[in-house]
Amino acid sequence: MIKKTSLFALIFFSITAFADVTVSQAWVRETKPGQEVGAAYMTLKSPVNMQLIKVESKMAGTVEIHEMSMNNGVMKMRMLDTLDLPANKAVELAPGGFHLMLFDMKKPFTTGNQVDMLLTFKDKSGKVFKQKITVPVKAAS
Ligand SMILES: [Cu+2]
Repeated sequence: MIKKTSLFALIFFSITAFADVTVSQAWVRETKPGQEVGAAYMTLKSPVNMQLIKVESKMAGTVEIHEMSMNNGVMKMRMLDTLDLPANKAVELAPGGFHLMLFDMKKPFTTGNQVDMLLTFKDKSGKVFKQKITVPVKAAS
């Protein structure tokens, strides 16, 4: 029994040690009536090389990682399987660049509400951990 407890403690501490990605300036864009797809933005910073591999939310059926870029004067959007987070580099998800897209929204996103999200990260050794965040809904400025 004592052995079991210490094993749990070890697992707990190793998870905490990896849950290091700093999430800042996170916001979900307020949706207009009839709008079926939402967008979320944030800045991610990890002390070690890391990848964002999955995003989930109870408020949406699917969340995809997207990149918006200009190609010959045309705005293009593509889905990414993963988003690289180089060590100590702030990776910005912002309008016009990387962003998260929320499909099959359960209800409109209105200012003042919050959207829970679960981010899944993977480090270089393949270790995976999840980080829960609560993101406020805001109107685009
Ligand atoms: Cu998109």
